[in-house]
Amino acid sequence: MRLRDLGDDFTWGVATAAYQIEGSPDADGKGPSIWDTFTHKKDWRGKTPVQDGTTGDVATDSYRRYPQDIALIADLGFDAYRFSVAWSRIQPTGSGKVNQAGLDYYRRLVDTCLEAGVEPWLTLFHWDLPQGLQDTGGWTNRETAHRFADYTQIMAEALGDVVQHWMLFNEPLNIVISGHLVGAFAPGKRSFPAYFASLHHVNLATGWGSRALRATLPDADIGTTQYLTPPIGSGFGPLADLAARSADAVLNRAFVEPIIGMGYPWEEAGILKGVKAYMRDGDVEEMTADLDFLGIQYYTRLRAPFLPIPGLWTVPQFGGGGGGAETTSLGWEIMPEGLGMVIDAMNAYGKFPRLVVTEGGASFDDVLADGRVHDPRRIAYYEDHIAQVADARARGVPVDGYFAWSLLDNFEWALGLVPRFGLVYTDYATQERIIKDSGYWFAEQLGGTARP
Ligand code: IFM
Repeated sequence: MRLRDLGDDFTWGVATAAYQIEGSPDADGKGPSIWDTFTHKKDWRGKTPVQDGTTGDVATDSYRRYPQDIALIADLGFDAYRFSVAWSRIQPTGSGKVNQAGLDYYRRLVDTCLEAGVEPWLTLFHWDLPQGLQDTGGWTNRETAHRFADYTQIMAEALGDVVQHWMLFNEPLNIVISGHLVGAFAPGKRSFPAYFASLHHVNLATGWGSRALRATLPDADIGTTQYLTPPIGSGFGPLADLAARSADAVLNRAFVEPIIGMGYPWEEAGILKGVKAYMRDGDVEEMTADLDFLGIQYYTRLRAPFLPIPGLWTVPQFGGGGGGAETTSLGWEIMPEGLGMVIDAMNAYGKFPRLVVTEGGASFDDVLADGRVHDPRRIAYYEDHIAQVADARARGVPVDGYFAWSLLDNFEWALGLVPRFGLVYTDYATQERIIKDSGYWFAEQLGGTARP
């Protein structure tokens, strides 16, 4: 299969996120985000919540090196760059006064993309909530959803003339479950009330944010992204079936169905009834978002043993996945057909005009030797997953884009700098970028100029 055979209307892109690459945590008036706070927090043994003790203070230094990164994207032959905006660069405390220097930075970044012939795809929220909003409850406070709609409008007014493609949220599942129930991600909460409240308020913010965007930019291409996993239970017979259905409800449906007007699937997972305490009359309509596309983010399948809290122990960050199949360096099971399954499941709702795979990729133990990184397993991962997208298109599913995660190795949240997901190797000591074989593979396929 040649990638360009998927057609001229198919977008090939790479993705990153602000906290994972930018560094410069207080440059040009930026305020602190919850990830700045979280990565610096120490317990009584002096350990931080990040496995290797690193932070995003420098990361890949892309706040300063973005021209070089965008030139790389163009050389690799990609059509589009999906990046996220750090809200606390725009509103240092998350509300009120706008920091013009922050807006200017992202305008420069977008202009650089456009000059390089790379389409900017902008994500408004990739987990780095301004600390000022966390201080008043963060996503457990309904007000934060209103502040998100305000911020969305600020961005639409500031960049709507140059950005056509917008995404509201990156993977609410990780904000809500990893951040508010399991506590492994910022803000590090571990409570059921925090889980239910944040779930509902992020869903509300998706509805409100989509309408703020549409009101300001009626012709924009508006989407949001979800971490999705095929509903496969482990165990036998009816128990496996029950496990699969309840995990599907908690991990997938609770995030997808509210934003398409279906409310919460509490008939499949009674635990979700906890959300009711935070709902007000009319919220089912308020959460319903005005979207042109759904961004599908697929990495692995999550195994779902039937537990009192369905799905909880299956999140890959906590050792889910695996089970004998081939895995990535993080132990995440490689299961390409799962991508086809989630694409079909999202298409079956009949509510999303288009689907875009806004993330997919794999971490392997890459080694830099003599200036090269040979990563044949990553190339195979992409070939197998992209084949699923091609099959879905052949079945008539309107999926029209694929974004590789990630342009370059970067700060992988609670796992720090050890996992390497990039098509480009980052030498953290020098910040040198070295294109891996997988990057050259994309360049050759997509008509980019980069060659070994
Ligand atoms: O690095 C993350 C990204 O921020 C969100 N999706 C999953 C990626 C790999 O874990």
